[in-house]
Amino acid sequence: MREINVGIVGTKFMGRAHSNAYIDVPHFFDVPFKPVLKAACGRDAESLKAFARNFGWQSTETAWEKLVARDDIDLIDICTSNVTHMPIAVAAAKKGKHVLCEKPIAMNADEARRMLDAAQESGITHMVAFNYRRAPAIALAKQLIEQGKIGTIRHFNAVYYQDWLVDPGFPYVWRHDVKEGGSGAHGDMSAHTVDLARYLVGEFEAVNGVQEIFVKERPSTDGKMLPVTADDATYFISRFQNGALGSFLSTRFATGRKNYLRIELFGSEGALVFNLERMNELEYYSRTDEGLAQGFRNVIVTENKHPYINAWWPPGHIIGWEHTFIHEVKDFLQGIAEKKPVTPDFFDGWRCQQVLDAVTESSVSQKWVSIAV
Ligand code: SOE
Repeated sequence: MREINVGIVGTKFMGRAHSNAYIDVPHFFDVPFKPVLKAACGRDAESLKAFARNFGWQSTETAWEKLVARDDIDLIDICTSNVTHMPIAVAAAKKGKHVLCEKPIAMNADEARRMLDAAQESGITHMVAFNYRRAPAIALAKQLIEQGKIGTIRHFNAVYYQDWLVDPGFPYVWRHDVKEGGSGAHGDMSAHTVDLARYLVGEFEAVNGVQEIFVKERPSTDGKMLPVTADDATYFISRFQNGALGSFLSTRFATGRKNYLRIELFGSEGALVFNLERMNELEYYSRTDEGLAQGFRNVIVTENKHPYINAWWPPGHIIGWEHTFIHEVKDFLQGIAEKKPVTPDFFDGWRCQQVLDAVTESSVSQKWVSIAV
């Protein structure tokens, strides 16, 4: 089998999820390349060494510039904090390397546009890691929508709840700094729900939002109080170009909820509901069902005919969160081999970022903001 040499930047949560995906993908899917874990890059030499040892990365670099400059790397995978996405991606694209970038794609839409331009100029394959598109239940929802099963979509409602900031003593991390992340809960979590909305409903027309920082200062590891500059929670409503309406809430203050991402779509012919904490299931209601038993049915998305599932276990043997990344890498490798665009790509990352930026702008101006066409 042909090989593709991967260089990863970032060794934490996402670095681990992506490493696992490169290792597992050729064991389960018929992929065109076997990923070779060539080099890992991180700022802290000690944790970098442990990360490389754990996952079998063959070499290490402590500066991303060096990683990107290496001739023995074909694909750069960006799992760093948001402020570094654009410079790494643009440098990698200029060197002709394929790029898989974590979400949100960038700090703002201007940066995202630069990434898209650089990727298009160099002709590389590019992708943004909106992994929830690759949950089989979401991919099935997309198929059902395309088959007209729920008709004209009227409503898309999304909540993304986490609670790791409820404790005011929770220490300050980079995600609290708008200069490092671009935004807080919004960029981290609304990025996913906005992407799912674009995927399942279509392009946004306008948004109106409100953002809040509930805890204004947090203790650093040395006990100093540092100002929080990134939102703890963001609400917004939206109009879509096709006439649908949307509502979105992303918060890290949803006491008791750990990673609760729920979307609801109501259409003229039916409805769909997905909840990440029950990710192997898709709720479906059809107006064409008849009789007293009409109601929401719970489809267990583990049949061989369901998206991605054939590669895994027999029906009813559920898969987990990490599989979404394996599916993503599988599609990315296929796109590279076939020289075909893969979605969500940097165009999708840029369009998503335009929506995120417009919500932030609207929460300041307290007015509706249109999304540039
Ligand atoms: C943290 O809020 C986080 O890990 C996000 O960064 C991920 O994208 C999301 O999938 C889970 O929560």
